[in-house]
Amino acid sequence: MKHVAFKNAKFVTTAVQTKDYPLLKTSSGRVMDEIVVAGRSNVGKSSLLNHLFHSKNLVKTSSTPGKTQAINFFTVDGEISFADLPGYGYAEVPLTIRRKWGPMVQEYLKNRDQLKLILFLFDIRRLPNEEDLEFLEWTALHEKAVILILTKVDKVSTNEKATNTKKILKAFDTENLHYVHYSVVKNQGNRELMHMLRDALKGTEEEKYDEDYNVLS
Ligand SMILES: Nc1nc2c(ncn2[C@@H]2O[C@H](COP(=O)(O)OP(=O)(O)OP(=O)(O)O)[C@@H](O)[C@H]2O)c(=O)[nH]1
Ligand SMILES: [Mg+2]
Repeated sequence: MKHVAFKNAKFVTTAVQTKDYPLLKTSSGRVMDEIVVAGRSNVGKSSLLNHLFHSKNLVKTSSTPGKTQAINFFTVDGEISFADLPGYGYAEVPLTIRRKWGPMVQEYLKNRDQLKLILFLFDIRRLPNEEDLEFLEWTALHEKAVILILTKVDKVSTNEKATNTKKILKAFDTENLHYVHYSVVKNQGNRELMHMLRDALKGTEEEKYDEDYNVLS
């Protein structure tokens, strides 16, 4: 992660089932660490990825919720990969597709060993409901690191931002959840998030170093 400048993001493939996930490796043959973005439909997952990638439309966004309906994979600088999950909770997505969401996401969380970090996006103007709490429980089951990203902060006043944040954290009932305020529109939160990503992935690089060392000795 320390070498990743986020200069060259590429779309790799779309998949629903585990057998179709891409196996992505760096030029030195190491399996890339993966970061996933998850959250309610229309919360801004695809927009966040475009913002991180400095691209306007590598990731498809839409003002109509339910745009992303399978898992999209991307690589950045040939070093790390990202997965963009479809959003849950949008009633107008056809029922047949909504029924597939739960198993698809659970399967991904369970089987994707290289997944190192979950970016869980949540709209600062809302309060968590059953589905949101359930999603956070799934991530806890799989013991993956989570960063809560409170999105669209340009839509609230400074006061609302503070009070809403308190309420949201209280509702999620996880005081030690790392979180960051984000606005794609106002370009806020990017530096802080980058630091958090680097921190979160540092540990995994050290583990890898130990593994390499063991192999060599
Ligand atoms: N004001 C504001 N709007 C945003 C921000 N981020 C995203 N949006 C808007 O929110 C809408 C949904 O954005 P997407 O990135 O497509 O949301 P998504 O979570 O990928 O949605 P699905 O693919 O349906 O799950 C679009 O109209 C975006 O322009 C933000 O920081 N501020
Ligand atoms: Mg999307």
